[in-house]
Amino acid sequence: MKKIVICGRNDSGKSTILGELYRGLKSREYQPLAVGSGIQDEKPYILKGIDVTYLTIAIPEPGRDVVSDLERVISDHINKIKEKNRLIQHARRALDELNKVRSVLELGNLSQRDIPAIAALPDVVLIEAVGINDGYKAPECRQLADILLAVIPAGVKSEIIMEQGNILLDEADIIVVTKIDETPRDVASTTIKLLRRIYRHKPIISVVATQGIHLDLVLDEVVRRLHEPGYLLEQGQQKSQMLKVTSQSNVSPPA
Ligand SMILES: Nc1nc2c(ncn2[C@@H]2O[C@H](COP(=O)(O)OP(=O)(O)OP(=O)(O)O)[C@@H](O)[C@H]2O)c(=O)[nH]1
Ligand SMILES: [Mg+2]
Repeated sequence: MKKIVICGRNDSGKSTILGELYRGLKSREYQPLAVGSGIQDEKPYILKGIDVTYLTIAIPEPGRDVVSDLERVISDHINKIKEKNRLIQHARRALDELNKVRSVLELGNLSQRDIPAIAALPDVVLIEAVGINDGYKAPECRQLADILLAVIPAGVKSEIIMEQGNILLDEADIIVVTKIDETPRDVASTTIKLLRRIYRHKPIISVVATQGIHLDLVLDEVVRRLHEPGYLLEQGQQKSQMLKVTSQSNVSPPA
C-alpha cells in the first residue's frame, strides 16, 4: 500500500493539507487511511471530515520521529477494520438465523438496519510526520514514503531553504508552499523563486491550504504518482543514478 508522507516544520500546514488530500483522494475513489502523530491530531482530523474508521494515531517516542513505528500502527489498524468487518458479518448471519426462528414463531422480523455496513479496506496511507524538531532533516521520512510531500510556509526565512542538508526538501517529490494569503507578496515570491531555482525539476505548488486553493494541483501530482506504476520505479532508478554520480564525484581523482 502506497504511503504518502507529509512532512515539514511545526505549524506549516501539514494537517490542513492532509485533510484536503483525504477528501480529494476519496472523491477519486481511493480510501485513504490517515495517520496522525498524537492525540491532539484526532479532533482536528475528525473536524476535517476524516472518518474515524480510517483514522489512527502513531505516537512517537520522545525525540524520535513518528515513522519508525509506523508499519506496525498501519497493520494493527487494518487488522482492526478486518476484525470489525468479521464481527459485522457474524452479526448479520446471527440476525438472519434469529429472524428465521422469529418468523416460525410469527414474531415478525428484526431489522438489519442497526448493523453497520462492512468497511472498505484502505488502499493508500496519508501520514503526517511531526515531531521533527528541525523540520526538513529526517531521512526516515524518505525511507518510509512512496510519495514525499514537503510543506513549507511562504514566509519561511531564505536561510532555512538555503541551509545545507535540508533532506526533506532535497528529497521531496512535491513541495507545497502554504500561507501565501497571509504572507507579504514580495516575501512569498522570493521564497517561491528561490525554491524554483534550487529545485528546478520538482513540482512546487503554492496554495492557500485553509481554503483549498490549488489543492487540486497537489492532488493531481499525488494521483499521477499513485497511478503510474512505472513512475515510482523510474524515480527510484533516477535516485540510485544520482547516488552513484554523487558517490563517484566524491572519489578524488588520481594524483
Ligand atoms: N492563512 C492560512 N493559514 C493556514 C494555511 N495553512 C494552514 N494554515 C493555518 O495554520 C495553522 C497550522 O496549520 P496545521 O495544518 O495545523 O499545521 P501543522 O503543520 O499540521 O501543525 P503541527 O501539526 O502543529 O506541526 C492553522 O491555524 C491553520 O488553519 C494557509 O495556507 N493559509
Ligand atoms: Mg498537524
